[in-house]
Amino acid sequence: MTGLTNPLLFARFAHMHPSRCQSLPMRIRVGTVLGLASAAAALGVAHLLAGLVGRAESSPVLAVGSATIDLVPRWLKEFAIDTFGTADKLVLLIGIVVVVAVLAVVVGVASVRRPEIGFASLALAGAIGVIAALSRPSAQPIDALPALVGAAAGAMTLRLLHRRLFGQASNTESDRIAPTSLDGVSRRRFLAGGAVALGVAAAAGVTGQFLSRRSQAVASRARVGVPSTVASAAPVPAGAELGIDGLSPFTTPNADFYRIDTALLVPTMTAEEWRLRVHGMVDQELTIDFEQLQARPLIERDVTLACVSNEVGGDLIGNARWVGAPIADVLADVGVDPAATQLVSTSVDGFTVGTPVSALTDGRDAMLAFAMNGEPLPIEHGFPVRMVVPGLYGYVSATKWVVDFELTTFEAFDPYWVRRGWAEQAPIKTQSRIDTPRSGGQVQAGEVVVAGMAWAQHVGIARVEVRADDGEWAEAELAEEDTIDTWRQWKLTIRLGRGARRLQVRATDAEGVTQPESRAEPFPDGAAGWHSVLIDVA
Ligand SMILES: Nc1nc2c(c(=O)[nH]1)N[C@H]1C(S)=C(S)[C@@H](COP(=O)(O)O)O[C@H]1N2
Ligand SMILES: [Mo]
Repeated sequence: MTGLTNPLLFARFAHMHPSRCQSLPMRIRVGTVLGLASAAAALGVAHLLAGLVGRAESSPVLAVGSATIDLVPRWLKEFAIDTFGTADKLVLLIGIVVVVAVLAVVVGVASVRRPEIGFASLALAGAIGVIAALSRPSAQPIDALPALVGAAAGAMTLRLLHRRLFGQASNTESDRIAPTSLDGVSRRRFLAGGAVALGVAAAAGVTGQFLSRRSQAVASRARVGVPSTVASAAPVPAGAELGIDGLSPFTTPNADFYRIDTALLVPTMTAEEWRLRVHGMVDQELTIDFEQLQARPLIERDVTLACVSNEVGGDLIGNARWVGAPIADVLADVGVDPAATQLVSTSVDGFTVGTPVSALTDGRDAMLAFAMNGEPLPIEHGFPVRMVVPGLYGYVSATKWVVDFELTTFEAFDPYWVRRGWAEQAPIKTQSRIDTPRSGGQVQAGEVVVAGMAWAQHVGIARVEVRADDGEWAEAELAEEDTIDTWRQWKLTIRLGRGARRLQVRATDAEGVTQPESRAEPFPDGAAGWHSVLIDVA
C-alpha cells in the first residue's frame, strides 16, 4: 500500500525504461497495484450493494467471516475467544482482509503478464463469496448478488488497468511475451487509474458500511418488542383533543415529530449492541444492556418535548407517549454522591448533555425511554434508547442514542451546547401559540375560531387569553389536561370585523405566572414573548 502513496516510487516508474517492466521487481510493483485495486473494487462494490439492498450479512467479507466461524473447530473458536475476547470477530475480519490482500498481490503479480489468472481468481473469489452468503441460515437468493457484482467490478477494474498498462492489444500473445508500450505515459495512466479505482472502492465501502449499519439498526428495531409489564399511563382524555381543523394534534405522530440533532449521519446501533455505563461520582458503577433495561420497573408517560431553538410560534415541539425506565431508579442503584450536581449523558456519536441531578430525582418522570407512541424509538429519535425529562429543553435533557451517564458537577464539565454559549440550566419557558388562523391567512368577517397550543412544562396551564389588535383579552376554552408535562389545546370564537387584524395569545401557568410580553430570542435559554398572527378579515 505504501507504494501507492509514495510519490518517489511513482517517479521511479516514470523513469524506468520499458524493457525493465519485464524485471521481477517492476512486475511486483505493477502487480501489487493491479491486484490490490481490483480486489478493493470487488469488495468495495460488494459491500455497497449489500448495504443498498439492506442485506448487510451478504457482504462477502462478513459472509466469509460468518461461514468461517461455523466451520472452524471448537478448540480454535475457544482459543480465539480466550486470546482476543470480545475483539475476536474484529480480529477475524481483519484476518480475512489481510489474507485477501496477500492473495490479491500474488494474483496481481501473476496477472501482469497473464491477466486470465486474475479473471479466474476473481471468478473463484466471487463463487466463494456467493456460497458463503447463501450458506447463512437466514439467506435469501438476493444474497448472491453482492459477491457476483463485486467480482464483476473487480474484473472490470483489472481489465481497465491492464489496458492502461499495455494498451488495447494486451491480450495478444506477443504482448504477453514482450510488452512494448510500457512507457512513462502508460505507467502514469496506470497509476492514476489504480488510485481512482482505490478511491472509488473506498467510497463504495464506506457508503456500504453506513447503509449496512442502518439496515442492521432497522432490523434490530423490528426485533425488539415493547414489554407489557409497564406501569401504563391513563389513556389520553378524550377532551384533550378539540377536533379543530388546522390545530396540532395532541399526540404528535412519530413521522411528524420535529427532529433536532448534530448528527450528519444518523447514529445507527442495534439494541443488542447497546450498553449504558453509569459512572463518575457514584458508590458503585453499573452497566445496563437492553434486556436488563427492559426488565427494570417501567413507566409509560406522555411528555411534551421542546427545543430551545423554538421561536415564539415555532414548531420545534411535539408530544408523545414514551415507555422507559425511571432514571431515578438507576441513580438509586448506583448510589449518587450528594456532591454530584450534574449528570452528563453522552450519545454513541459523542454528543454531550448536562442535566441537573435534582431534575432527575425530584419525582418527575425522567426516563431512559425506548418506545415512542407504541413503537420502538424511531432511529432518528434515538433508537435504541434516549433520555426524556419533563420540563427541560432537549439540549439539557433529551440525549438520543445515549450510552454513557457520568455523575459530576456543573463546575467540572461543560457539555456540547453549553460550550457554545447556551445556558447551563434550561427549563422550558411557558409558551402559547396560535395554530389557526395561520399568519397571512384570510378569514370571513363574523365569528372566527382561533385555536392553538399552550404549555407550561411540569407546572401546567391555568389560563390562555387571546385578543384582537389592542382590544380586551378574552379567555379561551382549554382542552382537558392530560398531565402537567404535556401541552394543551385551546380555542376561542371571536367576532372580527373586516380589515387587517392582529391576533395575540398569552398563557398563565398553574402558579399564576403569565408569559411576559417582552420578546427574547432563543439564545441563550429559550424564546419568550407573546405569539401574534396577522390576518386579513374579508
Ligand atoms: N445524541 C443527540 N441527542 C440529542 C441531540 C443531539 O444533537 N444529539 N439534540 C438534542 C436537542 S437540541 C433536542 S431539542 C432533542 C430533539 O429530539 P427529537 O429529535 O427526538 O425531537 O434531542 C436532543 N438530543
Ligand atoms: Mo434543541
